Amino acid sequence: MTEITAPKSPVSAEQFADEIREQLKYGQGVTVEQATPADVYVAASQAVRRHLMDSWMQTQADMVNGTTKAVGYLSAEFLMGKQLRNALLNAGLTEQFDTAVESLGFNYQDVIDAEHEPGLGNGGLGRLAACFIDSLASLGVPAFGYGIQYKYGIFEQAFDKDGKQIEKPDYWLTNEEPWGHIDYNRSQKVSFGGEVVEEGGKKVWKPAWSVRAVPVDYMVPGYASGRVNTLRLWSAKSYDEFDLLTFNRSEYLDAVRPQVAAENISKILYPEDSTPQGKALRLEQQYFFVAASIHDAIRVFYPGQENPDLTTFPSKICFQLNDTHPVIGIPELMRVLIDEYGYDWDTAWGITTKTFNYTCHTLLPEALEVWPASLIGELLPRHLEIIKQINEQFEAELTSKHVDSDTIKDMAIHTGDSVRMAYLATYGGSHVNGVAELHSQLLKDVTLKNFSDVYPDKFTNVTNGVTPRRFIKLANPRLSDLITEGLGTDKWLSDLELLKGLEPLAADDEFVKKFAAVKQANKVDFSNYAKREYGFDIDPDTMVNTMVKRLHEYKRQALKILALIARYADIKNGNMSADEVMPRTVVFGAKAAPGYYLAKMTIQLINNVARVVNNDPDVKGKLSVYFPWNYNVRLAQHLIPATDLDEQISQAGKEASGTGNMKFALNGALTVGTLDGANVEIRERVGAENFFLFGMTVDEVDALYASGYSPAAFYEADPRLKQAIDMVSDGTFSNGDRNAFAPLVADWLTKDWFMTLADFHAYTEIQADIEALYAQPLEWHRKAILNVANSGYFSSDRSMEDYLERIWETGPLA
Ligand code: 26W
Repeated sequence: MTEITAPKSPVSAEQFADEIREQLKYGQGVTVEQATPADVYVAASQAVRRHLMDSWMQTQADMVNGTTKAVGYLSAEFLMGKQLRNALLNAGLTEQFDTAVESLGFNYQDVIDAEHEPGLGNGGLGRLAACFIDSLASLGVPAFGYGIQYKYGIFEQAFDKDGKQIEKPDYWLTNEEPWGHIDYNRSQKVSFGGEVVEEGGKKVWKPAWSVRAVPVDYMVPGYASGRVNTLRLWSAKSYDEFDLLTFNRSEYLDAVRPQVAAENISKILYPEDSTPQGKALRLEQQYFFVAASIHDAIRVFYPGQENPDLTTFPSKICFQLNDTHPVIGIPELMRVLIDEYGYDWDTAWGITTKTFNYTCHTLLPEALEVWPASLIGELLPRHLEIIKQINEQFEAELTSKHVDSDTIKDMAIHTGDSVRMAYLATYGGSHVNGVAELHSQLLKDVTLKNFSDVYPDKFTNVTNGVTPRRFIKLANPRLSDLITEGLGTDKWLSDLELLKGLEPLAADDEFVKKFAAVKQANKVDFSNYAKREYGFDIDPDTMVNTMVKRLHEYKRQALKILALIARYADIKNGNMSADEVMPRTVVFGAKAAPGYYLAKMTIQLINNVARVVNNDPDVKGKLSVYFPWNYNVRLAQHLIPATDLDEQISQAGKEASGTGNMKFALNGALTVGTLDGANVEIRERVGAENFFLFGMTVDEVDALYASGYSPAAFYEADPRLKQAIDMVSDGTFSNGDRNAFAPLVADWLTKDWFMTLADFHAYTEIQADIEALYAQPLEWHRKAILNVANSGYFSSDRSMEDYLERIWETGPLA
């Protein structure tokens, strides 16, 4: 008898249909007959929210009245994905919804499709934040996600006729958005600019202008925890909305200028995911949401208290800094404690350092934010003073620890003309962690070595994870049912390490065949979805080989496309006989930061290779390439369950962790990858024999850098590589235009900073192993089952348990 523990609301489908009908009437003034799928989407969403409201309010009350420390997850990005299905799952209303909507005469998929995905993030960092708050709620831990309610999220990507990326604004709020509750009565005032004056021996900041931070609250329902936490996203509004006098002087634009200036702060997400642009508006955004969040936390945990005892603040809430983006929060809390509540420096510093912890998500030096001191001085003059004082205290502390002066200089938070936010976070917080074992080691050995030498106890690791609710249960219901059948319980959804119980079933051919059937059905589903949404003709009987992530040179989409061109040439030139070729469909998904020239050219190249290969009868049925535009959480949920082979081929030592790698392994795909980020831990846990490893290790990469890397030498030495690159430069993929990709080829042959050419041979070599195994479906799927069985560790619930134990020292509400 299979044990089912999934939450199930006692409400019947009929009752739920009535609630939707009532919401349509009293909430939206339409009858069922008049309603559109979008109306029903809003009504059903409101109806679900009503079922979650009691738990939401109870969780809030227990958090404030209890003694359990809460977690405040400060993040400039939350890539939440579509909400309705997730809320239905956690409210135990899925079946009732499907039946109710059908009974009202609607196709429930049309209602689901009416939701516009909230894209308030760029990629890994933003999605991780979303997985983490889902897990905190599912573990029953009191928590706030604090961020920004961008009016425009990550741009919508399209491709023009030449295969170039074009960016369109993400109008995600054009239609009624039922999940966000705008709470004007709990807004906060956030100020900027001005000067600092001495008054009565005290520093007083006299800001020049202020904006109103209005919270938009989203429910974060837990799975089977009965708890609902809050995601509080701040929206910027102007206090003096409208200057009537100016308007009456028909200077209409001037009349609304203050409003526009204020609202600009939360207008749009910066689409960079590695190289900060250092724009003033970006710093305004960061200070805006962090300052509002700190004041909000004091309001929440010290309700109605004029002079709260803030020495208890670190026992009420601890803040996690999601990369360097919220680090201005450290001088902000110091300012609030000293200037607004009159604490002395040392007391304030004690409170602040106990309150904050910092997670670093990158290894790229250029991704660590460094703000010009002049910009901070202009926008936040009091904060610059405090940062300078923190730096003086820091240098004195280092001196007292006998650190030599050069090292002290290298470790400076304030260098005179700039402020290094990663250093401020490391000194100003209690803990610093990387997001995978290799990453955390490299942070200690390289990126933050000096700090690790002086403060070794601050450094720890918490390997990333993903939520199994969205990325297995919602994305892959067939596999979920098979897992529950195989384990005899669905408890794995809140205890993912239970997947280990599938291991023996990998030896059971009947189970393996069922598993293979699930994968095949998912591939057919994706083929139909891709046809409907993109007009693609994907053959589900080929190997589906996927590479989806942001476009970045260190992730090496170039390696994939060059190997693909080499394969194309092999088939064309008959180097490979027809039966030798394992039919493969390669699917890319990737957005490039709008200003990232080489990344955008790589996208153009991939699209043109796809155009040529897919229209070449010589390779028809053997090789095809598809690049669905606008890769987002929705597309990921459709593509990951349908994938046989996942690409994690970044240069060793560059990908902090990766989380896509975890999602694919958990959905029964095999991985071809390097020893980078969390690939190392995935391979360790699923077994080296169940992972296609290739390429240089971090040490080999460092050695090659040290010995002087000449990409041209690899080009000359490897005829297949040479041919592939020559086909890119000779116009094969650009209608004969030999200059189309010249900058890309020039970079490959002269710089190739991430050693794509050096790892090409090893990467093409491993393909034979991959295809040899794929030719034995039973063995392939056996290994895929062993990947699923041994990937339970990569649940974001486990990541949260690590943070709770090692960093936050708190736990579930009683
Ligand atoms: C200021 C510009 C900027 C914006 C975002 C710089 C850096 C970022 C993020 C840190 C980039 C990011 O998303 N990093 C990814 O974080 C994931 C979650 O930890 C990791 O799995 C990925 O390896 C890492 O690239």
